[in-house]
Amino acid sequence: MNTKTINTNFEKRKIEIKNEFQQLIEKKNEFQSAVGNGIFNRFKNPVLTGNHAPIEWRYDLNEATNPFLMERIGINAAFNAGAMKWNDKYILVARVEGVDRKSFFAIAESPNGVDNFQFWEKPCVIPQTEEPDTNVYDMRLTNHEDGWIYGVFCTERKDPNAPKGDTSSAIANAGIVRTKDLLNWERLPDLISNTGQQRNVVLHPEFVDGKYALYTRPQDGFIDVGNGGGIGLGYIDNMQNPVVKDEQIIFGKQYHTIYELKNGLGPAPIKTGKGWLHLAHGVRNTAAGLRYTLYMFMTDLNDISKVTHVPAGHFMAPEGAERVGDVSNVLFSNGWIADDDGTVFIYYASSDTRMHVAVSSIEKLVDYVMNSPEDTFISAGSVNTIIEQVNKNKAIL
Ligand code: M1P
Repeated sequence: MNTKTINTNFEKRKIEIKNEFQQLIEKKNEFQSAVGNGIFNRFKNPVLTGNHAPIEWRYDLNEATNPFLMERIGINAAFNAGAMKWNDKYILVARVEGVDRKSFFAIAESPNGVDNFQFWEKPCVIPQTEEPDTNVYDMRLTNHEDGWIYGVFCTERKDPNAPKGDTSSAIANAGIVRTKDLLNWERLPDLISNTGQQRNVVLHPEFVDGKYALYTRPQDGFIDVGNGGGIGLGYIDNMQNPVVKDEQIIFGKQYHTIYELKNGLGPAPIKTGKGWLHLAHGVRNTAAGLRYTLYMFMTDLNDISKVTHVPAGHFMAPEGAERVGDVSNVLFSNGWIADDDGTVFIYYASSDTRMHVAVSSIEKLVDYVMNSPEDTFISAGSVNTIIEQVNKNKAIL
């Protein structure tokens, strides 16, 4: 093979890679079904995947050092993204996972919220505390009324007390960063809470009695939730010294519900005229492993510790191709965007692999949460709920 042939192949392959990438980025999205369930509409294509990672992240484009134009740095997945509107663009701060299993944060933006998501040039640089994070993931963004945009995420480190030979025990806690431009991130100290390990910690966007309010999800171990595993609420005087006080479970796990094993908040809540809308994930165990579904609830406008409405069961569950991935049978959401016209873009990940979007509105979600029947916790109660609806329908026919 002479040099000329090699050159031609390199250039040809570069063009092919770029074309394939462009096609993926520019692929138009459309509603999965024109009918839907009346609550939300899913879009057909995932909005962000590992393949959306820029070519420059993955390939050494220098022929001298990469003559076969091999992918040098593999990206395994893009999922569990925080979301916000920024300069009129729909922004996702995704959990990008390399083939080395390390997750990091990277921002992707879209002009319309449903397709054309493109990663910014480089991943986010998150400053370290004295004790470096081994892995970081699942950032919740909060545009707080104090003027900062906060990112609260899970920081994972090896358990220093793990017995010799135990190479998997870890400790999870909430890491905290803040920014004014989404480019420069200031690291604040990690959360200090006395209730065990923490994942799924979310900052409320408003002060409550002059304090920062944090939704927490205490758990006894990294995997084992033990007595924890429900949605807690606590308060912090100062984010530079984030010691959470008065942490109380406001919405716990419950037997024979979709949040029987774990119950964790999704994104920061959306304020509506009727109450705070919450999106959360519930986990239950099955013979096929854990099943993560999304559900919604509402809290009181004037008392955010008071849960006022909870429709029975899941709001969204894995469907079709969403069911399969690195951790199958999982839907997880930590980002949504409410537009000024009331449209709500619900960003959710399926099976720890890719991001999707479903679209609804504040009006519909409030109606869903306030007027859908609540769980009665027994089968006979579910039957009664259906019969009541049938009777009401008969009365109007
Ligand atoms: O694998 C499913 C999810 O597991 C964890 O979430 P939780 O603490 O609620 O069980 C996280 O690792 C999350 O990123 C992941 O999607």
